[in-house]
Amino acid sequence: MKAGFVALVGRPNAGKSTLLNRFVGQKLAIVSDKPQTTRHRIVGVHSTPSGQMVFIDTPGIHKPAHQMNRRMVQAATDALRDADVIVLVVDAAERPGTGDRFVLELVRAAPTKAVLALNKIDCVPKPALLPLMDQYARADRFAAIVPVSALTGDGVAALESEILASLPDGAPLYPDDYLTDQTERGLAAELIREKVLHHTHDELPYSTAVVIDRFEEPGEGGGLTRIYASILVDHDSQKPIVVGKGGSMIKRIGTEARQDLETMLAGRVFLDLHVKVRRDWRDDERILNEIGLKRS
Ligand SMILES: Nc1nc2c(ncn2[C@@H]2O[C@H](COP(=O)(O)OP(=O)(O)OP(=O)(O)O)[C@@H](O)[C@H]2O)c(=O)[nH]1
Ligand SMILES: [Mg+2]
Repeated sequence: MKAGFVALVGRPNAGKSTLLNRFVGQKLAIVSDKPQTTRHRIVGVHSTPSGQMVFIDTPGIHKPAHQMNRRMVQAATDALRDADVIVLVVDAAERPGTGDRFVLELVRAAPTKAVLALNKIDCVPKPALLPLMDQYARADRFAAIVPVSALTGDGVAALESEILASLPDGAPLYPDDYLTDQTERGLAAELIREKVLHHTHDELPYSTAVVIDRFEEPGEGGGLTRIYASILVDHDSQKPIVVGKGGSMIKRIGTEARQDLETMLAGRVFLDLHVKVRRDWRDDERILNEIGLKRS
């Protein structure tokens, strides 16, 4: 049996969280087309007859402009060091740039086995893939280079075999049915934030956070789960955008989030959302701790 920690690292938007969800067969991490979606490490355990892979999804590595972003990047670089295997996830549909070179250097400097996942091959013509594979092969750092599509699942079984081959022998680290370290409360905040990300643009996706103020489980004999949450923005001018004309935006975010929450909790949910201005929350230690961005 193989067992160990597998860090999913890479640039923002490369598809790390989509890949995590694909491996564990469940939505543990929210996904969006905006960069910097994931803000803290997310553990997802995938147990198979051949071994146990403890995946660690990490925030995309980028140039940090706020305390929040410094903690995000720190979470990713810690995972590079702590894992048994690194999976560097690269968006094969994008031309490699300075950000990619920076991340590659971080991986090269890490004392950990590494596998490269060239992701999004569903939107890359095959001939365009070969030069990219060549280029990364020259780095002479990867035990394997595997083209995949986290979206369609293409190549993911091959990637899993390569990860298992690189993991140490050992007994499972978690019980077979253990899935994640995330609480329902934390998952709820993330699902709400996902809807905010889907419906906002420009600076807003980066400057909003979700705090669960109250999470009331249904009483004996079932009933509603009651969730009271705040959407934080960091400027007065942003509040009316998230609220929308006559409250239309917050209503849409609330309806979509509630539907997802009801699926997750397998029961009916009452969701109460408020938009609050918290100036410069991205540099506020207390708020960062509250939304799970602990200093490592
Ligand atoms: N076409 C295609 N799109 C993909 C694939 N994998 C991910 N995506 C899309 O790429 C975008 C980013 O995906 P995420 O999984 O959020 O990327 P991430 O690396 O976790 O991003 P951060 O959390 O911001 O670092 C989303 O719109 C996904 O649907 C893929 O294999 N093919
Ligand atoms: Mg992510």
